[in-house]
Amino acid sequence: MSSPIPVPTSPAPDILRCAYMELVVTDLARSREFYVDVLGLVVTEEDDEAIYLRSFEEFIHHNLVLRKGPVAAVAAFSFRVRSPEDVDAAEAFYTELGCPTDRRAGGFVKGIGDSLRVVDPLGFPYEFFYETTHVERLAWRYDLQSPGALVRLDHFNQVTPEVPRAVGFMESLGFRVTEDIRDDQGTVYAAWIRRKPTVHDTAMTGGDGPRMHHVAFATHEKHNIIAICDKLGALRLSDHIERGPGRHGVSNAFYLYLRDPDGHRVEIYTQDYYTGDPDNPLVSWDVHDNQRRDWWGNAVVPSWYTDASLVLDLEGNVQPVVKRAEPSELEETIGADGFSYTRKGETTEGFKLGHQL
Ligand code: XXG
Ligand code: FE2
Repeated sequence: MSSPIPVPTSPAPDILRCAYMELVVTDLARSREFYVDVLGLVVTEEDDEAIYLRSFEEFIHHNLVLRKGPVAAVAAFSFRVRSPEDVDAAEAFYTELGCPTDRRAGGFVKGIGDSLRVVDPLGFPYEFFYETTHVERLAWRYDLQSPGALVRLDHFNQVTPEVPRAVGFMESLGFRVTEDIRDDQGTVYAAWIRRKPTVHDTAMTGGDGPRMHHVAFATHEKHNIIAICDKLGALRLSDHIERGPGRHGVSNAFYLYLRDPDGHRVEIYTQDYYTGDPDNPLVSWDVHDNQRRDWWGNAVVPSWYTDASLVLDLEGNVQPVVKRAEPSELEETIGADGFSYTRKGETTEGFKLGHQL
């Protein structure tokens, strides 16, 4: 196990929220069909190299950048900070940690001003910015919204080999833990951490990393998620559905996971709960609780545990992936015989018929 990441003496930047992800895609036209024609994200701006997309309630320039490139990967997990000075604070914070940094007064992408990009101590490409172009908030434009309208960017999810080390670092950056999954031996399999007062802005999922597990957009209500499933069915695109729809145990949100044309995972998510009080209680789930990831006890498909997107460094090279040394949740709960439903003190024998994957 590697040593904890030191806490810098420079104060952490005041992070408001996850703001956008820059995704590298290998076929811009196919990705446009998926994100614009099927999911209905709003195009703020586009050119031959990139498409800038936003959700219906957003007023900053974009929540997702699709950039054409040779290898499907994530170029940036981008966070908005409270003030221009917080970009300086982020620079001092990561410089003290010895992380590679790049500051650009004009921003790295259209619609975003002075920004800092870093490769953080966990190997993820993070961005911090305050300045952005304001665009029309289309919340009231029901004439433009489909039954499956995506209204907000809700969160990111990151795969990392050592969850407690990652969470310790993120706490030094000002994040708070809202929920986690652990066992009685003390292994932590996943943790959800927030700045805005929802269950999370990002989550740390235990696995080979650094990789990106998913980016999640919110709908207003559960029926909007069902409408997305119906549309995918009607278009004979149901192969894009990986998991769900269902109700999460963790977060209590209603969910659906999709895979885009490059395999990047997108979650559609709605109706988690308020977490903004300073004494918001931590919710810890036992890894053997069959309702932790799906409140109705439905099995999680193995690909959801194994697959994730590569991430890039500041030069655009793929970051090497480090194997997780601690037990993985997939092995813990599915095991060699391929059954996902476990109960403490019982063998999987009794569950073979009902819960075969
Ligand atoms: O956003 C999430 C998730 O990280 O995508 C997964 C909330 C809960 C869950 S889980 O599958 O653990 O219920
Ligand atoms: Fe999620």
